[in-house]
Amino acid sequence: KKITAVYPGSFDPITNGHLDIITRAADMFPNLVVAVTENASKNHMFSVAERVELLKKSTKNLKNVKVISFAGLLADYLKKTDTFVVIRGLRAVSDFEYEFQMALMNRKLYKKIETVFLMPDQAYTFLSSSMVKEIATLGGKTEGLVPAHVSKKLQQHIQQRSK
Ligand code: COD
Repeated sequence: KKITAVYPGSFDPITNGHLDIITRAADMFPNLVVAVTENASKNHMFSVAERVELLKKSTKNLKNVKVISFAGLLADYLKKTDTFVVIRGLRAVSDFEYEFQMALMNRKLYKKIETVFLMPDQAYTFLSSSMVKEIATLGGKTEGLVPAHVSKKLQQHIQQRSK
């Protein structure tokens, strides 16, 4: 059976930690769909279209990776696309409770769902999109934390905002 795995997230913006998880998942499964949530519950820096674009650019060398966006429940998206494997990244024990709760709630909504947790390289365990945004906003360097073109985009965004 050729399983397509789905890696959902906000990806605001994609970091090298996300990319590490994407690369691992793309090695494990014949197809990987990176699914950007369209829900506006969080305070996002980038629009859905921008986040999708940044992900596409970052994964263009990975042939079995597709980037899409979805609105509504993840469980409904999986049902609709006849998929059931969800990839999530675990950085530290602190991620566990939220992830565990979400995995079980998703399964309650759609009982076929299996969540697969992957650990990134140690170098990325301290990395998060929110920290990257804070560093960029306060004038710090984001090189090495996000792909180079994302660093550039962050700079542009902050310059525009301060105009
Ligand atoms: N190293 C490894 N993994 C990482 C790193 C890193 N440095 N940084 C982040 N990750 C992992 C996160 O742990 C997470 O697993 C994934 O990458 C994505 O992270 P984020 O922060 O971009 O995305 P989240 O956690 O905000 O995504 C939440 C969802 C969008 C998946 C969730 O809110 C959702 O499913 N929304 C749709 C509505 C829904 O179904 N809600 C009910 C859920 S029960």
